[in-house]
Amino acid sequence: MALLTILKFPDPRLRKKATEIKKVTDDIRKLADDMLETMYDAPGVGLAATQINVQKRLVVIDISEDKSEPLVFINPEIIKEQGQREHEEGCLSVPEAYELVTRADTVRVKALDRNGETFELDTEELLATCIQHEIDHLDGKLFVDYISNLKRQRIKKRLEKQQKEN
Ligand code: GNR
Ligand code: NI
Repeated sequence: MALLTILKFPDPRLRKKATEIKKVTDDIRKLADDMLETMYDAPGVGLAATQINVQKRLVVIDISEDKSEPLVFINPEIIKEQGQREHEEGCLSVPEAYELVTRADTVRVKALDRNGETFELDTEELLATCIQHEIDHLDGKLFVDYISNLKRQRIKKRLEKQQKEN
C-alpha cells in the first residue's frame, strides 16, 4: 500500500481527460487500493485517478462513517438521472473551499467492479453528489467550474500563494 500525492487546483494536469480502462488487471486493483488508502488518509469520501495524476477512468468512494464501505468504479457512466439538488461540495484538490453546486438529485451508475464485472447502482444524497463530482474529475472538470468567476479567481489566488510558500 502507498500514499499518493494529490494534485491541487489550478494544476493543469487536473484538466486532462482520463481514458477507458480496457482490462482490469492486478495493477489496476493495486492502484484502487492505493487510492483508497490515500482517500482515507486525506481524509475524503471520494478520489478520482485524475487527482493523483493517472489518466485512467477509475474512481474510489466511501461515504460510510467508519471507512467500512469502499466502492471501486471502473469506467463509471451515469445511465439515468432524475431531479436537481443543491449540495455543498468540497474537493481534496481544492483545499478549504466549500461551495453550493446544483447537480442531479438521484443517478443510476454503471461501472466495472474490481473483478471486471459490470454492476449498476442507484445513488442519492451524498453518494449521488460524489459520483457526479468524481466523473467530472475524469473529464477534467472541477466543482469550482460551477461557481462564479470571482469566487473561483479568489480560490485560485489563495491556492497559488499557498503552493508558492510550500
Ligand atoms: O471528500 C470529499 N467530499 C465531498 C463533499 C461534497 C461533495 C463532494 C465531495 S468529494 C470530496 C473528495 C474529492 O475531492 N473527490 O474528488
Ligand atoms: Ni474532488
